[in-house]
Amino acid sequence: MKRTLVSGIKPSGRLHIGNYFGAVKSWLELQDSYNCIFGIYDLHALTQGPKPADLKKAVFEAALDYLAAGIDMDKSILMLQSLVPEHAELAWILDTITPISWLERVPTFKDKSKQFADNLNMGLLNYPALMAADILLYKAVIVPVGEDQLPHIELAREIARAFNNKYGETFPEPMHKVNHAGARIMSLTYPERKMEKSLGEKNYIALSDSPEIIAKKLASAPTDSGKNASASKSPGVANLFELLDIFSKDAVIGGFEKAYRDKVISYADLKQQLATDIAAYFESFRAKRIQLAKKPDAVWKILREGSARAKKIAEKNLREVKEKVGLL
Ligand code: AQP
Repeated sequence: MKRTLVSGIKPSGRLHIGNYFGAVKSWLELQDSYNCIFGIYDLHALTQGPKPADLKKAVFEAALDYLAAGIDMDKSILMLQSLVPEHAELAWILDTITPISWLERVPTFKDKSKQFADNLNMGLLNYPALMAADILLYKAVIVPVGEDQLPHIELAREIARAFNNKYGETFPEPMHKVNHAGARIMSLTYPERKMEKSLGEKNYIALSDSPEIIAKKLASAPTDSGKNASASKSPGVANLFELLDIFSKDAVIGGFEKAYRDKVISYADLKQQLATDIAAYFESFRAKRIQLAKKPDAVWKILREGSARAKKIAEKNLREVKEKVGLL
């Protein structure tokens, strides 16, 4: 019997190359080996206070991104979190066994509380507990994520252990899976921080960006004079070389490395080459996405049907949990 894999994204902007290499690429590779449940986590997006119309649009965009990237409905389930209310219900039950101190020490909470200081809501603190519910609800054993999510998976393991200790063996302790190439892709505009949607469109390259937009975004990425070649590259330059490593051919990478060492590098040429290679990598993604966007009803139907399939599993597992804790 295949085991269960759970992962997903928050619909807070278009899927970017960080999301793709950090998570989505391994989802595609694992679709045949696991029962995969991929979520669009709109309840999580609410923590950032989106406008209602923007959230709906973002959910649709996320579904397009997933399907164009190659999530296959014959192999996997694609679900919308808010259509499966069992996520929130399990989160509440798990909340009652999760010490506040476990949530307060999560590094992403510390980051987000600075970023969203004017809307420091309970959801931001509770985010990893809801994420634990997203995973444990399906008794997932593996969760492919980018490096930034590791503390959240560790917390999900601790919560599973706490529940099992108190109420008897119920949840497997989920394991993370992190891709080595692309585990943490850095922002274009703030190369010391990870690329992320909420830093704004200029800091990330979306898979759906046109070749022109990719070139424009790369053009404004910070570099240096090109004359100070040293073993440790400046963050902006290191970031560009890491992207070259992912997207470009060995000979191209070697050529730019040599030019860097010889202090004759043209960052304009490097950026142009990188833009061409990134655009080529996602060419078929873009074409597929454009076709899917022409059939919004079909996309919503896929999401509703996937959520109904997820709900069946969720209902069964939540019933077990409720019986164990003395509810019903
Ligand atoms: N820069 C990144 N490098 C590698 N992996 C990344 N991931 C996100 N950014 C990078 C991984 O993508 C998956 C989905 O992420 P998410 O959308 O659910 O939430 P996130 O991590 O919060 O993504 P963002 O872009 O940073 O969104 P905002 O700015 O809205 O919070 C996860 O597996 C994540 O590790």
